[in-house]
Amino acid sequence: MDHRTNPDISALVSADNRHHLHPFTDHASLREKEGGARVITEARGVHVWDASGRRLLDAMSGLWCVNIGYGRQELAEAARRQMEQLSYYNTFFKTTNEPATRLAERISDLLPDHLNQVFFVNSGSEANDTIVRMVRLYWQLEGRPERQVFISRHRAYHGSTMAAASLGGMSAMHAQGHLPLPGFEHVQEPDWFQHGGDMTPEEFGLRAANAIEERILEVGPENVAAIIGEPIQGAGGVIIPPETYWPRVQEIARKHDVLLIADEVITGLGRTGSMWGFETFGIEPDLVPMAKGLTSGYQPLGAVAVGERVAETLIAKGGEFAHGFTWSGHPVACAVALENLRILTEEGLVNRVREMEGVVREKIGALADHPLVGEFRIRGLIGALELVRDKGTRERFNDPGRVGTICRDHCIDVGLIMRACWDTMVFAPPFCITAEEVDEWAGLAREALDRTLKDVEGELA
Ligand code: PXG
Repeated sequence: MDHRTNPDISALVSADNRHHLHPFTDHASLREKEGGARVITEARGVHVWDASGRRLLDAMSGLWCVNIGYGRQELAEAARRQMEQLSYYNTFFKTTNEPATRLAERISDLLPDHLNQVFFVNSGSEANDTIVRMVRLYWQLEGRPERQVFISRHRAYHGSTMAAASLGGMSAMHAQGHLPLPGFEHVQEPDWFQHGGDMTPEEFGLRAANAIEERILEVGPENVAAIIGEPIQGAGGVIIPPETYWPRVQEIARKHDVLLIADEVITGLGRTGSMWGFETFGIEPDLVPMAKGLTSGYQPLGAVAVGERVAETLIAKGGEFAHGFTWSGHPVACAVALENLRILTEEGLVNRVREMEGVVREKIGALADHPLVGEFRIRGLIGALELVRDKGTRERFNDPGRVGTICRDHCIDVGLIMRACWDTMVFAPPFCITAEEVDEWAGLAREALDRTLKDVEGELA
C-alpha cells in the first residue's frame, strides 16, 4: 500500500507540503512532481520502516551517523534518566554538569595524548565554525594575525553554516549566497578514480598532496592558518585517498608550520575500522571536529577536540573565548553520548567494523562484475560503487548525477537505502550489520543495478 492511500498519512504529507522546508531539497519538484516526502515511522537495527509499512535496509546509517544501529533501549533509558534528574543546565559562567564533564574526559581518553581538551557544540557545522574562530584567535594570540587562510579540497563537505560551507568545496553550495567567504582556498581532491588518468594511485596521491603545498606557496605560508580535510571525503563520494596522500600532507603542514585539522564527523569513532580516521591514515591532527557517531544520531551533539599546541595558547593567553551555544554540553545529549560510547567500546564494535569490512568486500564487492560498476572501494564500513559508461576507461555517463539518481530511486523501490553522490553510489551501514543482512543488501543492490542497466543500456560504450 502506498502511504498516500492512507488518509492519516496523506494529511501529514499535505501538511508537510504546506509548511515544511527540508534541507537540500528542491521543493517545487518534491511538492508538485513527486507528491511529497516519504514518511519514516520506525527503525530497528539496520532497518527503517515507512508509513506504508515497507521495510528498507538502511545502508547509509541515516546520514552516516546511526553507527550502533537503531532502537537501542539503553540510550532511551539514559535520556529518560538524565531528563528526570537534570533536564538542562548550561556550561557557561563557571558551571558544568556531570554528563558533560564525564564525556569530555571520555573523548580525551579515546584520543591520543596530545588531544585532551574538548569544546561542545551541537553539530558538525558548529564544530567547524568553532574551529575557524578558534584557529584565527590562536594565530592572533601567537602574534601572527595575518595567518587567516584555510586550505581545503574540492568536494569537501564540512557543513552548511557560513564558515563551514566556505571550508567545504561544494560548488553548488558556493554558488548560492556569495560563498566562499574570503580566506578559504580549495585544491584538487585526492580522487584517483576521477582525476588519476594514467598515474598509479601512489603517484597521484603525492601529486594531489603537492597541490596543497603549491597553494600554500601561492598564498604565502605566512598567511596560512590551517589545512582541513576529512580523512575519507564522505559527501564528496567516499573518496579514499591513496596511501601516499596523508603522510605527505602532514609533512607539508609541518614544513610550513600550518595547523592540521582532521574532520572526523563521519570517519570518527570507528567508521574506518580504527577509532579515528587519522589513525587509519597515520597522521596527527591539531584539531578534531566530531559529531554524528558521537551519539549515533540519538541526540544532536558535536564536539571539537583541541590539541595541546592550540589549547595551551588559548588557556594561557586567551582570556575569555567569546564563543559558545545555549546547548553546549547539554546534559541529555552528553548522557546519551556516554551510553553510546559504552556500547561502542564494550561490544567491541570497532573490531566488528573490521570483521564486517571483509564480508562487505566479498558480497558487495562482487557487484564489481556488473556492467555498470567501474570500481568498488571500501575502508572499514564506508565505501562506494562507481557507475560508469565504460568500465575499461572509467568514462562516466553524460550529465553527472543523472544515472546515480536513477539507481538511487531503484534502490528505494526494491527496499534499500544507498546514497548517490553524482554517479557514485555510497554506503556506510550501521556497525551492527550481520552477514545475513549483507546478503540481503547485496541481493537488493544487484536488483537495483539491473533495473538501472535496463534504463541506460543504450548509452553503454
Ligand atoms: N563534516 C563532515 C565531514 C560531514 O560529513 C559535517 C561536517 C556537518 O555536520 P552537521 O552535523 O552540521 O550536518 C558533515 C555532515 C550527505 C550529507 O548527504 C552529509 C552530511 C550532512 C548532511 C548530508 O552526504 N555531513
